[in-house]
Amino acid sequence: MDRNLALEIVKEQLTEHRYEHTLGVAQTSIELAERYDANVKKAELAAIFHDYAKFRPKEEMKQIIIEQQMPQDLLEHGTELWHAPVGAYLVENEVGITDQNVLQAIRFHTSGHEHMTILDKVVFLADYIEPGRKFPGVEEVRELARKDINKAIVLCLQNTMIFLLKKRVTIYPDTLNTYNTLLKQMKKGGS
Ligand code: DGI
Ligand code: FE
Ligand code: FE
Repeated sequence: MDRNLALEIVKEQLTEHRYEHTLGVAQTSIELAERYDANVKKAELAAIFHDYAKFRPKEEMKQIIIEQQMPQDLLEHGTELWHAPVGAYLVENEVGITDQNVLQAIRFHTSGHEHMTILDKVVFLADYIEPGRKFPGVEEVRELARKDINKAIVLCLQNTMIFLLKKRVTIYPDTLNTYNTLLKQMKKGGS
């Protein structure tokens, strides 16, 4: 799909602030895809649509999770997690994107996943470090992102989990599994 059409479609789903964030994620995804040899066009498309479902009513998202037989444990964790898998579903069924690589990058963009492709990693990291983000510690993640995408994602997950622990909310198993898997792979690889 042409980028201008994609942006036009997603703009209608988002607030001005979230649309600006989306533009930042798209630009950062292009840069990371070039650096780490992911498909640049797919990275841009997944980034444009990654938060497509962000403002859907919780009831609608809950129904989709149940009816589409998505992992039901999503319902026991924070509602913030829902827009990622529901977004992948809606982008396929409302927008007509069928590329499974793109849909998976959208699906995994909030929690990560044990088995992430380089495309998934690019979009996940871009969402965290795009220029509009002001999280404490984000600059350190931006620096790591220039050298080692796995190390950057581990730090990003570390920050997110500390944030969740401080808020005393549950950590979704995929979030923890992503962290554990990347750390184990990095140890094997000697870094
Ligand atoms: O949609 P964005 O704000 O751009 O970013 P995102 O899709 O990464 O969502 C971030 C939110 O998701 C933030 O409020 C923290 C929450 N989140 C991420 N991982 C987990 C989580 N919430 C819970 N309860 N458990 C998680 O593992
Ligand atoms: Fe999101
Ligand atoms: Fe986002």
